[in-house]
Amino acid sequence: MRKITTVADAKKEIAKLKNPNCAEDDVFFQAMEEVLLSIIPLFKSDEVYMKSAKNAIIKRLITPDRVIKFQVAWLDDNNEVQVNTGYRIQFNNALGPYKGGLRFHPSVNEGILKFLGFEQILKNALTGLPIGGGKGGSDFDPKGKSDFEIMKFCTAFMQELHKYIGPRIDVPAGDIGVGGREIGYLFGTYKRITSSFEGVLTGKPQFFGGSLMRPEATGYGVVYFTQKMLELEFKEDLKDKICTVSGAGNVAIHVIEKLIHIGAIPVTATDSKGTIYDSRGIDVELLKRLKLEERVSLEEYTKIHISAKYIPVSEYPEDAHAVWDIPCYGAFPCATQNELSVADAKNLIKNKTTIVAEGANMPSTPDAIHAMIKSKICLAPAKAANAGGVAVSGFEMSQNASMEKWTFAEVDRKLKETMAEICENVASTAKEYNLDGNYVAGANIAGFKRVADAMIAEGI
Ligand code: NDP
Ligand code: 2IT
Repeated sequence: MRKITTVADAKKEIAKLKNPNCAEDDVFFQAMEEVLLSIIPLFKSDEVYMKSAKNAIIKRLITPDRVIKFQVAWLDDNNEVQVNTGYRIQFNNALGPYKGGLRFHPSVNEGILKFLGFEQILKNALTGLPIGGGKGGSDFDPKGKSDFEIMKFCTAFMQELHKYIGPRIDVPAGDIGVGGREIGYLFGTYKRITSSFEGVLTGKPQFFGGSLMRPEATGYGVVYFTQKMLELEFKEDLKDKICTVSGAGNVAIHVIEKLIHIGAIPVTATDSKGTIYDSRGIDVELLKRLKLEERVSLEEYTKIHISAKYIPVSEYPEDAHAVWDIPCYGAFPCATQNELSVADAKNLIKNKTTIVAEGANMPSTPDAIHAMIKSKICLAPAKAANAGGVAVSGFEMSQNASMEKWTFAEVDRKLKETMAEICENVASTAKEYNLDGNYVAGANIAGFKRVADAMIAEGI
């Protein structure tokens, strides 16, 4: 790979790597392109990184160390054999054991997991903790499956995965479709196969090694990051501010909960079928019951709160989403990748939104990011804003290794400190490269530098 010093160089190199017949990889190239374009100032100004062409840092960073792909055969409740594909992408362990979630969703393929694994390397670097980057999962769809089927799938998945993971090797956790229930079944299977009770997964239920606050960590962390960013940029806060949130899973629910704690007014939640708009503020306890316990559609919310409005996905134009057209001070995309399009960004700009904080991984399309930055919306990028989840996973690894149990207050304090440190580091890095206020570039440069420094020091 040649030296990259201009946007044109970076685009040329990325184009060379692309396989035009592999649409699956589009999201991976999207994530990679954003990072490579952001770090150009680093190559221009810094001797060490200029020489990174010699070290092949970029080529090594965008190539996973290992892509593990396996068959998962399991018995459904009718005693019929079902077959899914399982994956673990061990992307980069320059800073520590591979670390990142498992996603169970029918859309899962190698390209999606490569994008998530690549993002995870830089996110984990930003936490300052000794953790590398990885991601895994399966095209298994947990929706509509019985508890027993979930258990049988998790058992079959771990029968293969256990060969490749370990507390000092690779430590998976949750992501879409994988929460405490699934991590419990995966952990139980690992323990039975290896006879070893060890911190090989994070996000475990709290009565056998899980950290207090891990379920809340990603969502609470997003809000802590947003508070710090608002303080640094405008000396403002979120009190009494209207906020819109997408998603109705782990991240969205805990963003909503923390927003309520600090006196903000979150008015929306969404799932794959539609949007709830409750102008009096979302009833988070009801949301938890519907989505975490009963696992039903959001539409059920309006049976309890009849004044809330339900907007099915089909009622909105294809390239825009109802949730981003509701006037707000802060918008929190917390569902999935590319859920905030350029049409949505234009609506946010039209409605004079001040801040967009990404809870999901890569929720905004490149055009949307460009439009928001150009219009001076404060954009808190996912790899910095949602790093609280993996940070508390890191705290869980520490607790497991030392056989300690930290209190909720202790974990919360450390999480708050970590999010503030990430925010300050990202802001000052952006400033250092004359990109004041551009947190997207600041996060990419700061994360890249930490990983690249380790890779250079470790040699090949
Ligand atoms: P959950 O499975 O708990 O919730 C996902 C939510 O997003 C559900 O409401 C789901 O709707 C909705 N959703 C999923 N896919 C789509 C889609 N294609 N279109 C519309 N809605 C969709 O996952 P999490 O809350 O854990 O994860 C949400 C995001 O946050 C993901 O991007 C994940 O990678 C990221 N993240 C998660 C972390 C964690 O600790 N869990 C840490 C950092 C980032 P429905 O119920 O209808 O399926
Ligand atoms: O995207 C993410 O950071 C996660 N899904 C959490 C990863 C982890 O190891 O806790």
